[in-house]
Formats: sequence, structure tokens, C-alpha cells
Amino acid sequence: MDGHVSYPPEFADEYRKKGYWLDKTITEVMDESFERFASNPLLISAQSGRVFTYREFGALSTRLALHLKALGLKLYDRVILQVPNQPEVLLAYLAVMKAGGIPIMALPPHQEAEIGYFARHSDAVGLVIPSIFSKTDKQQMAANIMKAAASLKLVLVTGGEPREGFHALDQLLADPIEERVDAETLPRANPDAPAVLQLSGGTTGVPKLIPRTHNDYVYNFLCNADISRLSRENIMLVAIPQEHNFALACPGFMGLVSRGGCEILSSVPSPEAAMKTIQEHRVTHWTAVPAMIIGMLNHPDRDKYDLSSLQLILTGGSKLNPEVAYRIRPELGCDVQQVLGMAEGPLFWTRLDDPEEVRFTTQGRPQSPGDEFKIVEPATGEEVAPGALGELWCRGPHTIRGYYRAAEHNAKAFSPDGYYKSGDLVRLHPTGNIVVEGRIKDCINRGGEKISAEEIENHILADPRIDNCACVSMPDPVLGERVCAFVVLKPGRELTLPELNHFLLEERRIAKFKLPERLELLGAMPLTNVGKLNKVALRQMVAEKLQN
Ligand code: OOB
Repeated sequence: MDGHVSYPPEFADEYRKKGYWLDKTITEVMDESFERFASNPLLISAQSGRVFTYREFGALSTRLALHLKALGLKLYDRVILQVPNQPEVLLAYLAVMKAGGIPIMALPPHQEAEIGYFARHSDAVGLVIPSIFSKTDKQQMAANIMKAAASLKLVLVTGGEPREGFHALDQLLADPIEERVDAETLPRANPDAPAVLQLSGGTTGVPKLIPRTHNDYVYNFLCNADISRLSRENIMLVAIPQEHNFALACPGFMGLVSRGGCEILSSVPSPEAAMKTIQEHRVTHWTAVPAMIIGMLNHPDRDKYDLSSLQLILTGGSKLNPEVAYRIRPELGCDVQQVLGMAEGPLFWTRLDDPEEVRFTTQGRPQSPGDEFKIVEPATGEEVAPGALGELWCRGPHTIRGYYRAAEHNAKAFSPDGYYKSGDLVRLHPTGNIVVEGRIKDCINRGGEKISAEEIENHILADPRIDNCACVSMPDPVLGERVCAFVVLKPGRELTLPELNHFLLEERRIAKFKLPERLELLGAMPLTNVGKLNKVALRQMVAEKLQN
């Protein structure tokens, strides 16, 4: 496929020989489970209460795949998925792959700016959307995007009457096309080809697309399912975005399905909703970002809920502070397993039998014996002394070798010998685990959701009232970080935060979660000795203001 950087043949050979890569497609592995655990419950929607068995889910995803093929979807065609946490997101995900297509895992809050970019950059032919999300008319968004993205032809809509030319996903799911067309006619993807395009955490002006191959992604979730010791007894709550790598493959939905467990999928991320769902469904495992755990620990009504079924919280996306980790067992009665994960592939996990200190104060060690990592001086790539602070670089059987259609950026983001430069600052713990201490990449981690500073700055600079701007993180006790925008106005201009955000939402059409939550007006930007913009000074400035 054009724009995809494959693994070098000698590495691919090694990964096969060692048994990491199975040369199966994701849907082949999923189909084995649909057959094996046929009458077990696979998915329950927390909101509608609808239960799907393994057999039913497998059959519905095949049905939808046949419809997609009949509507013209071809092998390796890209389809953007933007469905919130309801069963259709997983059905569409599996169906696109069963039809040979490649789903692009967009997030529900993304707007015209982001989705339009993905469509144009990937030449996507398809888009799957809810009719309305968070008061936004997604069908109107799709119609607008189609004007500038010639490739986009197939729009599937869930939860509302489709416009002319769009298709109702719910109707396709109700139409037994398999009685008319043989499922054997569906094409088979090459297991070395990209299976899914994930989104990068983002440090650049536009988000990058991350091609995960069948071989690498299957290994990723099977290995994770082992590390978290998942079994058919497990009931896992997912209330973070299902499209996210964490919820999908670490071990996520696919890891759980490989072991025969049941997922409770919820579209409400609040601690209150999580506690209700845990009690109602006797949830054993909860995939959560640290902000959700803090929200539950500090919730005034926690004692009203029976959380005794909970065995393990899997957490990552942002740092779990040790003070919070130490409260989990006494207050919530369960274990916690930390993962330092990246959509690009690298995964570091604490192990369930590690000593308490290691489980609570480190972010783990590589998931696979095939993973290589080093901690380096960013400028030179020289390894630092053991225990010293440096940038984490990774390479291995489930770590990409390049972003999709991004040759120029790849030359900077990967070392010549193929290590992914994570941008995370870490140190090696004496046990061989790593501890995350900070980052050199310019993004804001808002409760696990990454926001590229450059991307927001570019949108802000398009505002005619603004001369210069810089976005930095400001500390937040629950989310960890939020976006603060520093702005220098053009002479005689005025600006408030609501006015700026109105511009970003209405004119630039970006996702709401990226909006600055504080605006600071400056006469001029602070500079370093060498005349560069001084973001360290800006971060300090806002942190001090917040303390006063
Ligand atoms: C996950 O993936 P992304 O791609 O959204 O974000 C990756 C970045 C990392 O480079 C790091 O900066 C941060 O998120 N991060 C953590 C962390 N886990 C991720 N920082 C500190 N402590 C942690 N435990 O966020 C992701 C992917 C798979 C599983 C879990 C999370």
C-alpha cells in the first residue's frame, strides 16, 4: 500500500520465527472466538441494556461486511469511523475489516477540521457517523466534508433518518443479505498490510495516521490478554472512547474477546455512571484513565455503591500518581495495573505479581521479549547512564516503522535504525521498569486525551484579532493538564476566552475537547537566551497564577 512503511524483512522473519506473528488477520482471530464462545455474552450496552452473544456479534459483523461490499467497498479502502460508545462502533469496525477495508479510528468529538483532514489525507471512501453527536448535526458535517474530499462516497448513519444518498446502518444490520450472498466472497487482507489506522497523540500541525498491521495488532492484544490474565469469567467496563487503542487492543475489546469475556460498553464516562454499571453488571475489570479513578476515589456517594465485584483497574494514558495508586486497594478493594501505552505500538506494563512498590511507582516494562527500548539523550541518540533521565525510544514486533503518508515527518520521528522516538522523558528503575517523568514533545495531555500545541496554535493564529500565540499545559488536580492559550493581540484589538472559543468552534470547526480553558493576554512572548519562544516560562507563569 502506498505510504506504508513495512517492517524490514529480516525483522519480519525474526518475528515470525519467534512466534509473535501468526499470519492471521484480525477478523480470522475474532471469528475463532465467535465460534468457540458462541453462546456466551460478548457485549452489553450499558445504556440500552442490549446483550449480544458471540455468535450473534460474529454474524452481524459478517452481514454488515457483505452490505459494505455490495455498496462498493474494496480491499484496502479506508473508512473513517466516528461512532460513540455503542455496539455499532464495534460492529462497523469488524465489518469494515471483514470487507477488506481499513477503518480509521476517529473520535466522536472530532469535527469538520479533523474528519475532513483524515478524509483528504487518506483518500477515504467511507464514513460512519451518528446522526447527531453532542448537539452537532454529523450528517451536515459529512455533507460539508464531501465537497472537498472527492474520494468520499459512502456515508453510513446510525440513530437517525439518513439524508438522500446516505445509508442507514441500522437498516443494513436488519437486512439478512447473507441469505442472498455467500460470505466466502469477502476478500482476505494480507496480514502484513495495515489493518487499522489509529490516530497519533499529536505533536504536529495535523494529526498523524498510524498503520497497525494485522500481524502486529493481533500480537499486541493476545500478549496483553496474557499480561492482564483475562479469562471467560471477566466482565470489563469500557467507558473511554472505544476507538482508542487502549480500549480496542490493550487488551481492550479484542483481548477480551480472544479469552471469551464480556464487555460492558458505556457512553457515559462519569464516575457515578461507572459505579452504577459496576454494581449492576458485577464488573470485574475496568479500563480507565487516571482522571476517572481520581473521580471515583473522591466521589461523595461512593459508599452507596457495591463495587465488591471489581478485581482489577487497568490504567494508562496519563500518569497515575503513586499517592492515588496507594489509595486504590484500601478504598476501592481491587488491584491496579499500569500501562504506558502509545498508539504507535509501544506498551510497558506493570505485572500483577510485581511487588507493591513497583506496581504503584513505575509504569512497567515492555510487554514482549521481542521489544527493544533505550533511554537516550534526545539530541544525540546516545544512551544515558542507567537511572538518568532521557527520551524513550522503542522498536519491536508491535511498534510501527512509520506514520502513514508522512515521509518527511517519519525522518524525524524515527531513528535511522527504526526506533520510534516517543517524546516521553523517563528513567530506568533498578528493577528494569521505567518511570515516566515528563516529555519533550509539545502536546497537552488532558486526562489522557492528547492535544497538539502546534495544531491549536495554527487554528488560533487564523483569528484576525491575533498577532501571536502559544498553547501550554496548566496543571489540573483531576485531569492532570488543561490547555492555556497565551495570546498577543494586534494593536487596538480585544479578546475574551468565550470569543476565542467561539471562533475555534464555529469558524475552524475543531473538536471541543481541544479548546483552551484559560486565556492569558501578553504584550509580547517571553523568549529564551537564543531568541526562541520560552514555553517553560509560560508554563511557570500560569502555574503560579493558579496557585494564587
Ligand atoms: C495512550 O496512547 P496515546 O497514543 O493516546 O498517547 C501516548 C502518550 C505517551 O507517549 C505518553 O506521553 C502518555 O500518552 N502516556 C502516559 C501513560 N500512558 C500514556 N504517560 C504517563 N503514564 C502512563 N501510564 O495513551 C495509550 C495507549 C495504549 C494503552 C494505554 C494508553
